[in-house]
Amino acid sequence: MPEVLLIKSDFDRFSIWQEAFVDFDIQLRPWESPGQLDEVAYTLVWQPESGVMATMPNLKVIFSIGAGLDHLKPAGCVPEGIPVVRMVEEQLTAGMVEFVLFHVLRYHRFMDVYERNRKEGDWSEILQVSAADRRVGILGLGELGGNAAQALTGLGFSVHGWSRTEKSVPKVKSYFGQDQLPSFLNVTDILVCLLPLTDATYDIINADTLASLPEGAFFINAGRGGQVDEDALLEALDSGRLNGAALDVFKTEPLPRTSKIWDHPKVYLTPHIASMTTPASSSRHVINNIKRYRAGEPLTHQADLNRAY
Ligand code: OXD
Repeated sequence: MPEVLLIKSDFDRFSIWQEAFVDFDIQLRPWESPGQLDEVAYTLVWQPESGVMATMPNLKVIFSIGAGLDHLKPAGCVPEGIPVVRMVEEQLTAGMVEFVLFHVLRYHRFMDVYERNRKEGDWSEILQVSAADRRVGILGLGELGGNAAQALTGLGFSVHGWSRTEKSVPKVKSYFGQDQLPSFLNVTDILVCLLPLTDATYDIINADTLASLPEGAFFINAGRGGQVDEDALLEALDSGRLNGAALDVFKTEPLPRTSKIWDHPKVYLTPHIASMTTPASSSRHVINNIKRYRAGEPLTHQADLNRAY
């Protein structure tokens, strides 16, 4: 019986995945044509429908195509006892670091203001601020947040991070736990959210947390839309508590056309593209783990779905 890896991806063509696995002894099939379900040994998925993987009697490991795991959390999505591996791959990390650097630099160098001024024919110059005087706070210091923090310190920014437990990233002050969240926010000029979505992080950006930021701060969200109370965010933008927000993720995606966020002048909006998994490099992570599974070795980056990371 062939060992099948079943793939469910939103935007890559199946042939690209086939190319990425061409030298590995596994049969790839697209989600829409799974063939015999007892041949499916592994799945590599984004937002699989609940209940479907439970119909695969010989399923051994589930690989998430995305870094986040919330898409696997709906009840009945992951069958009991099947290990889940999250996506950790260099291109996904590199893409996220680029996204964060782009937006931090855009705010840091007042490009948002110059974009607005241009429309008014306004030639005003704004005094430059040194990176060391710009305090960037990163919510979530895992694989993505930790790498973004390091890239920012490399550019001379003053960087601090907040996470559930204490983290150690060179030159980055670590705040941790609910108690330290307000102190972290108090010293954050540019807030970057790269948290996983869990019960504890749902609506973590709300009227209270936004009020803990210095007046005129900026917010960059490449975590999850579920982490933001969108009404509170709009209010903070209108009151000036926030000077701008770069939003890549939303509670409902695609963002409904009726949302005020679309046309808000202080919002830079992108359609959940901060970073994407690349078949060529992510296949190495999947192949390595399938080899480990076959050899009876522990998987790398096995996830704890209760924590969603
Ligand atoms: C991810 C994402 O989880 O694209 O990787 O949001």
